[in-house]
Amino acid sequence: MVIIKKPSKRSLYFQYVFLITLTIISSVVSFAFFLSLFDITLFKSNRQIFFEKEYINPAKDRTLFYDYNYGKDIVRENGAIVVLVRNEELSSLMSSMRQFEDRFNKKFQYPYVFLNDKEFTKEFIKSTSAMTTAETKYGLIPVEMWSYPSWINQTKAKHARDEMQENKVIYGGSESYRHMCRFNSGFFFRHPLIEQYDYYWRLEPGVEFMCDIDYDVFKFIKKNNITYGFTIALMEVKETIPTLWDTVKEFTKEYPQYLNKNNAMKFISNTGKNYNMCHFWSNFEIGDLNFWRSEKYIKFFEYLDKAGGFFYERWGDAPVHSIALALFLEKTQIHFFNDISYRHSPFEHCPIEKNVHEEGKCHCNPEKTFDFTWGSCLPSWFSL
Ligand SMILES: Nc1nc2c(ncn2[C@@H]2O[C@H](COP(=O)(O)OP(=O)(O)O)[C@@H](O)[C@H]2O)c(=O)[nH]1
Ligand SMILES: [Mg+2]
Repeated sequence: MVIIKKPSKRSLYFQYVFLITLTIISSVVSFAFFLSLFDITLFKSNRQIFFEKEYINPAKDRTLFYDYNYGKDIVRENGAIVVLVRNEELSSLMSSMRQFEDRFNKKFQYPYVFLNDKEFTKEFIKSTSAMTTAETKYGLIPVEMWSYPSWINQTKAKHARDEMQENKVIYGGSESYRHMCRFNSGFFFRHPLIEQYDYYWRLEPGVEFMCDIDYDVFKFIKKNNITYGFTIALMEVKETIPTLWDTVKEFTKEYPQYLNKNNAMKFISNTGKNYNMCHFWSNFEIGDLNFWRSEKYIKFFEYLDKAGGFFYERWGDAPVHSIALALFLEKTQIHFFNDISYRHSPFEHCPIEKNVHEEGKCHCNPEKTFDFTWGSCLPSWFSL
């Protein structure tokens, strides 16, 4: 005799709950899929929320745009293109300038300030000034902005370089790279040729601009109270900054009054205990020079400089700038320039919005954008 056991009430109940849950989930998934066919999403990503709620879109403010009828009469802001460069980099600088001019500056004619720790050659001056119709200025960097401060033990610095070189740390063995990073961290904004300006755009040799920039970026940042703009955010090589974060923590303990209450600290550290290595890639920067000249930043730089890490380690201007920005500014004062497509090998940012590509405004491949790749800190910027 076969005995068929009647299922208990409890197990029947669980079966019902299971079936109902399964039906709800599959309906929601199918519905979401159906909506996605019409570019409508049920669940929003941090990126979407960022663009809807936080992003200031320059395209929406037509007053910032270049007017081809009145081009010659435009009123510029007090800004300059700042280029720290060596004579030997002339040809790759010419290539940067060509794209920069074509995409942006032939419209707005912002002046260039070229800086060098050595005298610029006649050839350099002739070629670069021929590449633009804007004003060009050439400056030598004063020795005190590009040399060892008195408190640095140069033998110890040399040992540190040799050790880093042996450990194959990028630029670990280079002395000039350290002077460059220290200059960009603490001095470029005080150079006699830069002192008169309020805004700057940092330009390097060998970079590319792959989309038209039809609006005045300096007007945009001024109007929207933006202090700093970036296109790529990524992780620093941790071997270059072993004691940077501890030094920053000592500084903030001593000067807590400089911390902004609504800062973007979460971008660089979850709890404040450790630095997560995220930084804005500073070979591209658009910003307000007065921030770097402010008392809090100068104190910050001097504190770091005294600690010696620019020479005993290999502190880069990118993490130094980024940490200061994240601690001293409100998040809203830092802008992600999504519309500026920029490449500095090996990474590039290319906007993924279809319209700019369909309108022929860009020559980059959105699939190559670094935004969502491993090592990019942009997703964490969106999630703040
Ligand atoms: N005048 C001068 N410029 C330098 C020197 N070293 C680097 N630079 C400039 O500083 C910027 C950063 O240097 P780069 O070699 O591009 O470093 P990377 O971008 O970190 O690979 C570039 O604009 C270089 O032209 C130097 O010794 N003298
Ligand atoms: Mg570079």
